[in-house]
Amino acid sequence: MTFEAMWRDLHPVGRSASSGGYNRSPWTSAESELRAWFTEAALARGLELETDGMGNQVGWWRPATPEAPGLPGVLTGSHLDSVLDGGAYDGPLGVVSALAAVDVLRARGFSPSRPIGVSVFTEEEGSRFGLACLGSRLVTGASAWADARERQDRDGVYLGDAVADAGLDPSTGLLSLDDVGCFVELHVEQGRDLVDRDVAVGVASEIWPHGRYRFDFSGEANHAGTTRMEDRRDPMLTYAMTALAANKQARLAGQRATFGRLEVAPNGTNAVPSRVTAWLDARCSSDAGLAELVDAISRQGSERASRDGTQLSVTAESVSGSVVFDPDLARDLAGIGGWPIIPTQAGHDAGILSAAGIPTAMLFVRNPTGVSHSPAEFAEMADCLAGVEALADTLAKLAS
Ligand code: HGY
Ligand code: MN
Ligand code: MN
Repeated sequence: MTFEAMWRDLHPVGRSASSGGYNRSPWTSAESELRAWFTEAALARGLELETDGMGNQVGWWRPATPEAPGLPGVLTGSHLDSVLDGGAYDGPLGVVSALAAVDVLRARGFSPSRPIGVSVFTEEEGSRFGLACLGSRLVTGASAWADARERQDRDGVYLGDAVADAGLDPSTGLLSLDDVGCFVELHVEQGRDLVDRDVAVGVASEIWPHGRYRFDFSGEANHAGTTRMEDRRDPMLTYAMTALAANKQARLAGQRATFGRLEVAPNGTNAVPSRVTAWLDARCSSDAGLAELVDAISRQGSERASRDGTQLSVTAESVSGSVVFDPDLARDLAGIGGWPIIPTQAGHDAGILSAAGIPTAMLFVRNPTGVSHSPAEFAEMADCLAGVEALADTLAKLAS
């Protein structure tokens, strides 16, 4: 089945008729449909498929006659879950391209001397349970199931129950990466570097450190009309000033800060709220910079809270440290096609595997607008196919 045919298969799954965006939260029907699709696509290629207790998957193409049995394998893949109302490419492009690259290698008559695995890690976005790259963190041991299972989604559903409801059982164990010698993730670029360079493919040099922090603002519920302005303890005001401070601090430091998610209680039109919960996504070019930025925003929020008679508490919910990919591997792969080596501010499972000590690389495919985490996310078919060829060349080099 060609890349285009696989892409057509995935197009409608979890797609909103109104926005054209994708809602493929992990352990929901849409993502379960994608897991079934991947299972079928892997088995149709004769890959030796493993689905672990969380729904992480890997399909292995093993050498017919291993010259040196037991050589560590080359793993490639990405994720199928999406952010809320996300784009079509973030994640699935890496999975479909990996399957298509196996097809290309077979069509070329290539036979690997070490195993080639195609993987899918679940809850990469952390959009349901708040921890980025949850699937790969559990597989690498960066996070423990005993802790993770207590996480709740926005509806109060526990992770443990969500996984069980999807027909999975974590007690059956997780994927093992012991036989993985290196990992390559192909991903749509979430930025404009390749566009500005007018090239279709790039190689990642690093992932900026980034984190997600819950800001709990509490005040005093009261009447929107009868309560004088000077008598209020309004958490919405403190939140608003904190959001302004975050934007200013990030601009001054040349970093990134976003409040993209908000919950207000009781969320009434004619009442001063009692509580506002806001989630900050912060990203910086260094670990120290990230700590400084979050500290500065938290400090200014607390100072504002004391002026407003409100309270603020800040809780780190997901932190991903700086990742510098194996420079020799990056240079090696970039040499295949003369591809540029560029940084990214987006987190990826590749970052988790790299942090776990697995030599890791990323290939980026040009995104004409650079827009991501949006229905507008896009990549030209010609660039997607160039990415497949680049991944096939990469796998041929690594698995020879
Ligand atoms: O949020 C991120 O950085 C990634 O897209 N999961
Ligand atoms: Mn992604
Ligand atoms: Mn993403």
